[in-house]
Amino acid sequence: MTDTRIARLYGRRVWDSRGRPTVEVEAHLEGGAAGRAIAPAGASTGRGEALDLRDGGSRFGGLGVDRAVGSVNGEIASALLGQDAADQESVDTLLVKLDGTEDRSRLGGNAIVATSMAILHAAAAASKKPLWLHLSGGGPVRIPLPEIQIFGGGAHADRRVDVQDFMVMCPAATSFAEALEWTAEIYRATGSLMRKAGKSGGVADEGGFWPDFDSNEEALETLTRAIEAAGFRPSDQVGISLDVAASQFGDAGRYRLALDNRTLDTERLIDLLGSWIEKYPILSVEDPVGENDHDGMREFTHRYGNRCQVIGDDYLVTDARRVEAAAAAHAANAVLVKPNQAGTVTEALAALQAGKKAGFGTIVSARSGESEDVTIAHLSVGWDAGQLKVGSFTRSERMAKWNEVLRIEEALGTTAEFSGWSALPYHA
Ligand code: 2PG
Ligand code: MG
Repeated sequence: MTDTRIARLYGRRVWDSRGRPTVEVEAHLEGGAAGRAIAPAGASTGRGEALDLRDGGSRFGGLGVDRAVGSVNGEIASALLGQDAADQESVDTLLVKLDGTEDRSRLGGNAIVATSMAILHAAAAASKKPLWLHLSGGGPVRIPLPEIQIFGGGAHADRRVDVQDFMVMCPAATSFAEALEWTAEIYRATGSLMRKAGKSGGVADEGGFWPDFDSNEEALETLTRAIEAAGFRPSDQVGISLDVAASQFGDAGRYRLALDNRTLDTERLIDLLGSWIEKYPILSVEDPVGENDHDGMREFTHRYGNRCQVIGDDYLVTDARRVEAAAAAHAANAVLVKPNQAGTVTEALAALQAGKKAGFGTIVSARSGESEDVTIAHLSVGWDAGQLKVGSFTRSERMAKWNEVLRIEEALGTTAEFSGWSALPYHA
């Protein structure tokens, strides 16, 4: 206990992948171990998420984090000094109580999640184990199936296309390393198709191509062609995963697909997504309808949940109670797990465990605003999530996470088991 007591905790301002301020926290323990973590930030945020504390005003577009860093160096540090870093649950409970608000708006979700993760890293360092092993305690783990973005749209690309993420999944690969090899070939094939067609307009926030398409469906056509051009069989070997992020263009009954110049009610939106599922090798769909459209989520899951993963992100906001309610109502079959959406490591784990208990697919996920922090790579393995969503196959804040999983797979050696198809709920 003495060794893992928190001796010093402090925050600083660093910068995220969108060039915006964010919070980094360092935790130092009595025994000399230390840990560090950086808060990520979303753009397509769900209404029920923990809120970041931002300074407002004109500086950095109001996104300054001086107040959040102040929370860490003031109240949070005072409350946590002397606490046992090895008892993550007590630390996180204390953080939640100290903040006292439902949405973490007083001390700041950014201050709290960076603190929670920094303490987790310090505890792992004290145990002299890599984080994933500290988390798994030596229990069985799988290397996650990656969902990797090829086109970025929605809130991450000035709404160039309405659907936010067009990703690939390689469940037929035999290892994580091979899944990345396949993705690299598909990313390259996509690039050359886009250049030939004159449709390439740079990259979106998470590093996927910013597509100059005339319709949302053109992205699906192009991606399917790219999978084939790279030498893979769509569906059998490589599938498409969509994050519709529908709350960004409507909710409960009225959805505006600007690129397609169509306004759809829930039923028509589900029909449209269903027609894509029939036509293209789609294995997974996230937030197919808006975050308050419970009936739509139920209807979509009822119609497609037996052949397609249906993920709740904005809909479930990494909240164990919402996951339980969605499971009871058959309103999703998978949950996206974002630590900063829940607020603390303990709450994110609770949401993941609620998902597993319900037989859901579980996907640990990055945010659109990221950094060199690789905590989520370790969470995805250590918690045996089965899946990991990080963004595209370019830009170092994304590649840092993929590369970290490669190292973990190598460390596991012959005992490494790649989740592949087993990660998807309808294949279980
Ligand atoms: C999402 C994430 C990552 P953001 O919607 O799943 O793509 O985006 O971090 O902006 O919420
Ligand atoms: Mg999402």
